[in-house]
Amino acid sequence: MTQADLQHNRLPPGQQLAAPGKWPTVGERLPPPHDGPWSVQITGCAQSEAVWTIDELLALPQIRQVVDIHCVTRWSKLDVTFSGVPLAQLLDIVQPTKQARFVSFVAHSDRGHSTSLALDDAFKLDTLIALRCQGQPISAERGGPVRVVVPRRYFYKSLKWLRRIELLPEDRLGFWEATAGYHNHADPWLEQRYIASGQTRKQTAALLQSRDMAGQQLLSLNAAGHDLQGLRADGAQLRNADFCECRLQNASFQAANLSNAAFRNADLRHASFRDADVEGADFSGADLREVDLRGGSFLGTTFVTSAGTARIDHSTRFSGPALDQLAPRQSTFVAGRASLE
Ligand SMILES: Nc1nc2c(c(=O)[nH]1)N[C@H]1C(S)=C(S)[C@@H](COP(=O)(O)O)O[C@H]1N2
Ligand SMILES: [Mo]
Repeated sequence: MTQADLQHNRLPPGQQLAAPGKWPTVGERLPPPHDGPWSVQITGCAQSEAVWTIDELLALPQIRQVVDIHCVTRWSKLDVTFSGVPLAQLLDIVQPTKQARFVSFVAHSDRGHSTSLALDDAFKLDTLIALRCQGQPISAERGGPVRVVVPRRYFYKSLKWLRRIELLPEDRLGFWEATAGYHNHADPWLEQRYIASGQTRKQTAALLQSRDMAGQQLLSLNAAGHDLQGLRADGAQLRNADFCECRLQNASFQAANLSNAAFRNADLRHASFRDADVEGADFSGADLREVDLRGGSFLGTTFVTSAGTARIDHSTRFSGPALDQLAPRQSTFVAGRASLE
């Protein structure tokens, strides 16, 4: 199979392969310290409760699964081997009651990180309670000693540092789903990345008129085609925003969160993206001359596609090390043109 076939058949829409051997860490980096041996507990709507130590989990029959990882910030990594105990096997032991319709996975985490699935989906997707990755115990950075692996969903459903599995009659949105607008169903083949924007059309129109969105929470803003020269958007939360074809000369997006934002064919000359998060953002066809992109984060960011090429030259400023976060084709494109500091 050629690289093109591989990408065609196995990469969901809008994803690109991470550089070979690269596996970014996303979200929390490490769990807080814990006392005593690690354990995983099942509570909620079940005939019985149960708790297992890591050794007890390892003593159960293990299965091996080869999984394609698809992060919502648009990088994918194919053929990662996990092994562990199928969730179904643990549930078989506690016997969920009829009331159990959702399952929430709760991490050992300072911010009480969690994520959830419909119980039917959890079975259908062959959810794995994983103890090993690529033949080794899972490292703490990767979610060890035990993490959830949910194949065929964006990787935010694959919780690191699993402590509790709760069976619930109603859904309880997880951390990203509740705070960042991540889609609760998370199917990468349907591109279920984000829920729809919370703004009415009237609110959006007023906002675009004012050209001031600094510090605001504006998930999935639709600004496509507008004249927004001099826009002030420092510190704004603009995940999944659509700025395609916009005039954005001199706009300021410092420290803004623009993950997955679309800037296709936008005129961004003299704009500042200092310290902004542009993970998964699309700049193909945009004019990036005199643009400052230093200090940003760039996992899965796109500058060149078959549909368009960003205009980048020596006046476009990047921090050199950040280019490592880009997929190979993107970093080669940028490195050959931009000024790296
Ligand atoms: N406890 C916990 N689990 C988590 C997260 C997190 O922040 N905390 N981030 C999720 C997201 S968004 C992704 S893409 C994957 C990243 O896993 P990795 O760091 O091993 O690549 O973990 C998921 N599980
Ligand atoms: Mo993610």
